[in-house]
Amino acid sequence: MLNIYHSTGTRGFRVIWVCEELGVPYEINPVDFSADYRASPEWRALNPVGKVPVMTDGDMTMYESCAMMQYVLDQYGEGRLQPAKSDANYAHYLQWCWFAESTFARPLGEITNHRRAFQPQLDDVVAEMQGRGTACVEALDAVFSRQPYLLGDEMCAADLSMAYVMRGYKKNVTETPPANVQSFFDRMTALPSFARTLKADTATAERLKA
Ligand SMILES: N[C@@H](CCC(=O)N[C@@H](CS)C(=O)NCC(=O)O)C(=O)O
Repeated sequence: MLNIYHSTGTRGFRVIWVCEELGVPYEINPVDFSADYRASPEWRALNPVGKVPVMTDGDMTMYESCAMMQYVLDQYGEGRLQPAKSDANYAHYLQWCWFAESTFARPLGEITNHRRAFQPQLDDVVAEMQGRGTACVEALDAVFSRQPYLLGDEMCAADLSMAYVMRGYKKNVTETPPANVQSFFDRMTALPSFARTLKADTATAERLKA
């Protein structure tokens, strides 16, 4: 059984969403997101750099949310939500999976980190990161002006991952992204699997309080 160590609103969301969309069973282990807990030897034993999420599957323990997504697809996806390696779309599938985390989520994460922990006088950092996030959204808008999903007419796991990051963009930059990106976001968040993921995500914080 997959066990996802997750804190509400954080990157485990994209892993939970892939499981929900595929119908793969999983359990959530709520994680106290405080800096103190993430610095504790108990948490560092699971994630040596003190970040969230972590996932286990039997004896296997891993971190990095997009790698987790890919693991779930490869082990349990039976070919769904990703093109075959022989498919002409495969290279772009990889491109969008990586873009979602390493290019798009990165400046947004810096805004969150900056607001939480850094000096308020460094507000120009926030402005710079908002600009970087917006450049990503503009690139996405051009894609979604031509097609409904990143790879064309068929949805893949990168769409789920990107829509998760869009939530961070809307929170940290603007609630009104360009029209084609907003339509994509509306399409993705209308999925029944999104509602189930949001419910599981919200319940994670409630379980910690209980
Ligand atoms: N690339 C990593 C990033 C993990 C990450 O930055 N997680 C955030 C929560 S979404 C975190 O733990 N932040 C705490 C910090 O950086 O201090 C992944 O995708 O799992």
